[in-house]
Amino acid sequence: MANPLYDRLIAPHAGTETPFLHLPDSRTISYAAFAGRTAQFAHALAAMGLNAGDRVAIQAEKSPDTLALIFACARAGLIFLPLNTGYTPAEIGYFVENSGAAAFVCDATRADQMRPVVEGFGAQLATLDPDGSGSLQAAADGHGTDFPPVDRNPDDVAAFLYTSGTTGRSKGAMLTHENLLSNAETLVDHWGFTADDVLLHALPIFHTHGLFVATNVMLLAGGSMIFLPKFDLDTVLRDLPKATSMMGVPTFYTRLLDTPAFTKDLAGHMRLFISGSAPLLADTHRQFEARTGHRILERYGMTETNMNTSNPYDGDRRPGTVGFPLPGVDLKVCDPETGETLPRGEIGMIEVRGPNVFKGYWQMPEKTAAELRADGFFITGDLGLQDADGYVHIVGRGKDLIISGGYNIYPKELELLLDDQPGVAESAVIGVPHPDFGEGVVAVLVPEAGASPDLDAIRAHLAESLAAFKRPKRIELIDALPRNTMGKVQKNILRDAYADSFTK
Ligand code: MCA
Ligand code: AMP
Repeated sequence: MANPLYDRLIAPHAGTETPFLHLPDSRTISYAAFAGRTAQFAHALAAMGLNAGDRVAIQAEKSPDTLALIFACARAGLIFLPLNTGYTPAEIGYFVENSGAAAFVCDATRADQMRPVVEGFGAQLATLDPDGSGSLQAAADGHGTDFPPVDRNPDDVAAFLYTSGTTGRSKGAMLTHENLLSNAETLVDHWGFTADDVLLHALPIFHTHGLFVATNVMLLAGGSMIFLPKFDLDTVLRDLPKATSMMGVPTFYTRLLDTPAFTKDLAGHMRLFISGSAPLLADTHRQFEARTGHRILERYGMTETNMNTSNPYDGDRRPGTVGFPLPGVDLKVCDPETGETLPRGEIGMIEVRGPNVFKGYWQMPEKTAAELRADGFFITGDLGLQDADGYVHIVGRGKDLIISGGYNIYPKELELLLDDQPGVAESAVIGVPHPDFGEGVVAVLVPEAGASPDLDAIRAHLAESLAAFKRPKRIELIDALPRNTMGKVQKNILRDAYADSFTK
């Protein structure tokens, strides 16, 4: 009998009272208690009639129970889909329908608006709340703290993580036990994590960064996490002295640097600061070193591939680069048109292959074939180069994607909604420099002849349809969109025109 994620991440410490989670209210959850909770949730899920391979969609606030539920799914052989807590019912409906989820778990406050949507697609609804009062928690409380893990092969899918695309339709990236485990093993080794580490965890747990990079690494290393509900500057400053390491998106680091209270004294004892999910400006890297003496370790990954490259732990962490391909990862830079490998130093499409690369998109064989080559290389959509010393530089994106505070926003999804608004002839959505989020969303609308679109009504419509982080922070009107001779919208011209939209 085997269940790779359970066997490697949960079972080894299941009998120990070693701390796993330190909570803001000073409570600590031990490894034994956490493992027991995964068993209780696994029983509760089984009692709902769920069977191995069924999908469980989870849109619950970050809490120890939410984390335990995710690992309960792995233990019970179920596939979990962690979903952004900001998603609207319209967005959730798509994920539940597309995945064919058998169950949907959310906070009680959301249950009434979500129930008709998810039950309409045949999913059972259960609730989970940070205070422990959810229906799934009540069911779990009545079960024992042991549950025989359901047999899984390394190649069996453990999670679907939804990632949008240039067509505006989200795709469920299927990640196997082996994908997740092999990457966590590589990272523990590469970054030197041990049972002595205390990771300050302020990321959400519905994305690769906070869930698979941070949590899986700490479970494997046997260390503990200061488990904060979100990134709150005062709490982070308060808890940093108790941590040895932190993982964050660049916004975490720029917010810390904007605070005089973030001093060398506060950060000096730390072993490691890691950044990823979006480009860390070389200037931020340098300012951080000047303030704290620490060189942030920047790495590069994707939902479909987990982590691909990393700056060295021992060695030169170079600002503006994402370091070297991780052990076991093949990386090449190719001509985007022909797929031919380019000579070292030239800019092209980054492709990666390794045990970390996903199995494909759920029920989308054409999209899988378009991005995952038969020889196993995944076409990342990121443009970059590998320099003479082997460091990888990401210089741009071949995909139309905005990354704002570490969240991905696909312009097409917004443009499809905006084009349908009364008085709007067409639209273009762009990302421009934003002092806090790195990039901020600007929507540029072309009114229909003689029309004056009602911007408040448009904002209200977007608020119903889209999570807050995706909504444009500015809406601009323009007579016509700039186009090239082929008729393609020249977003670079728009990005230049609106470049100063958010500058301080
Ligand atoms: C919040 N808002 C945002 C964002 N976050 N708008 C754009 N981009 C965002 N990232 C909106 C809120 O809805 C609110 O809107 C307004 O901005 C102010 O929110 P604020 O309170 O300042 O934000 P916050 O709660 O402090 O959140 C900012 C944050 C958060 C801490 C940077 O966004 C965050 O935790 N980001 C991390 C994302 C992440 O984990 N990415 C990893 C993806 P309103 O006023 O209208 O309500 S995994 C990945 O990318 C790959 C695989 C990898 O390599 O890791
Ligand atoms: P996603 O998998 O959808 O969360 O987003 C992955 C994308 O984030 C990658 O394809 C890159 O474009 C971007 N990304 C992640 N880490 C970095 C980094 N360190 N530097 C630049 N871009 C990054």
